[in-house]
Amino acid sequence: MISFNFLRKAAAILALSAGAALASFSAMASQAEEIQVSNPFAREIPPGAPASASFMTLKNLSGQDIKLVNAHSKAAQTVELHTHTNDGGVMRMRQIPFIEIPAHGETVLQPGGLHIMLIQPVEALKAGNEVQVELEFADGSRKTVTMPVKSVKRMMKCGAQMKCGGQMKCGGQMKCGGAQ
Ligand SMILES: [Cu+2]
Repeated sequence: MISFNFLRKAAAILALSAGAALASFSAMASQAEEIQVSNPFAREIPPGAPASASFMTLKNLSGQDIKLVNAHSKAAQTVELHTHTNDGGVMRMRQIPFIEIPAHGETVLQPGGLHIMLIQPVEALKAGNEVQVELEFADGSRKTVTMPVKSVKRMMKCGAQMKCGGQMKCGGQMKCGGAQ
C-alpha cells in the first residue's frame, strides 16, 4: 500500500530534480549574461572629430573563455574592435577580430590599450551625454551598455609611451592630441 507520506516524499524528490534541471539550465546562460560590465565610458571629442572610443572593464563570471566579436552603436557610422601595438616604438591602433575575456577573469578596455572605436560619430559626443554600445559575443548573444561621455584628456598623456607629432595613427586619420 502506498502511504500518503510516500507520495509526499516522491513529490518532494520530483520537485528537487525539477530544481536541479532548472539549475543546469541556468548554467547554460548566454555569454552576454556571463559578462559583467563595469566603469563604461566613451571619450569626449570635439565636434567634427573623425572618431571616438568606448572603454570598460569586462568581467567573465563563467568557467569558459568568452570572445567579444563585434560591437554596434547608433552613435557612430562604423564601430570596430581595436588594440594598440607598439610598432618600433610608435604606438599604432589596429582593428582586431575579437577581444577575449578569460574564464573567471577580466579584460580592461582603456585608453592606450584595447578599445571599441566609434568611427564617424553621428551624435555629439560631449561630456555629460550618454552613449549606448551593444556588445556582441561569439555565441551571438548581445548586451547593451549605456555609458557616460567623459573627457579623458587627463588620463592620456602624450609622453612616455605615446609619441606625438602625428606618429600615432588610426587608419591614417588620427593624430596624437586629437581624438582617439
Ligand atoms: Cu582605435
